[in-house]
Amino acid sequence: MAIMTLDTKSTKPERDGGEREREVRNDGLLLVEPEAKTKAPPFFKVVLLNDDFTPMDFVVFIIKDVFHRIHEEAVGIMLEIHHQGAGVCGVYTRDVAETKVELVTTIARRSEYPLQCRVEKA
Ligand code: TYC
Repeated sequence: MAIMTLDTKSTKPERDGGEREREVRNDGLLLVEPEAKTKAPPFFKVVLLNDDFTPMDFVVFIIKDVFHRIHEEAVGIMLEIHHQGAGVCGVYTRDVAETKVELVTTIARRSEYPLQCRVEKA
């Protein structure tokens, strides 16, 4: 037990299910291990933008291949982008989202399409 907080004998139920290590000292004080301070990581949306040149079939292929969507979903997302100007293809942690943007951009440029892809805070 490396770090401990001093606590009095609390009757409050613990949020972590009472798994924290505790020890009653000789002088009657109760030492309770601090709660682990874990936090869910932030999430980021990967957004595709519409343009007038990238073929619809190519966008559907990208959404299936990079974002692992089934055909019907990919068509729906592509049409949303086509009509609304932009659409979310997936939500990921920062590194995964940035890697997806790189992948989309690399594949699109290899085929000489101007498809734009960006990351937005979820
Ligand atoms: N607007 C394009 C077309 O008519 C299709 C398209 C859809 C392009 C989605 C980009 O992210 C995009 N060929």
